Amino acid sequence: FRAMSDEQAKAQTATPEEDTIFDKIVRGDIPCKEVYSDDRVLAFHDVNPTAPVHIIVIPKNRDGLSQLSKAREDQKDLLGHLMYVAQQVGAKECPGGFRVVINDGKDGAQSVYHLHLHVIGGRPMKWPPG
Ligand code: IU
Repeated sequence: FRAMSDEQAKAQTATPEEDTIFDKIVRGDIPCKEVYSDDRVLAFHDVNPTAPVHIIVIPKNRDGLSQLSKAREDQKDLLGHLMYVAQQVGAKECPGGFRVVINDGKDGAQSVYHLHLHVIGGRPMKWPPG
């Protein structure tokens, strides 16, 4: 028996894309303040809210959807469902209106590489965003 190097050991278990914090939330390894859940989508309060209401909407199965610009044609129905859930959550939590944001990539200021919609509201929003 020869001990595997760290790199070899990692290669045995690595998935095509590393787990993100949102995978851990979906699995329940990390708790969240849940707002909505169904078989495909989870919505929860952002831990660092930028407004009185700040909800994150994610697909439960990332399936390569690390960011919007990686979306495949067969994921169009899921993308529609994510936006529909954002609308349901936004209309309920922010009757005066709300904003839906998807940050994509470096210039989009994306920090978690598991597609997510921000539903932000509870105060008047400014435009343009920074
Ligand atoms: P971004 O679009 O990738 O920048 O957004 C990531 C969001 O995820 C951001 O608003 C964080 O506050 C939020 N978040 C969270 O809700 N819980 C976490 O454990 C982590 C980030 I890390």
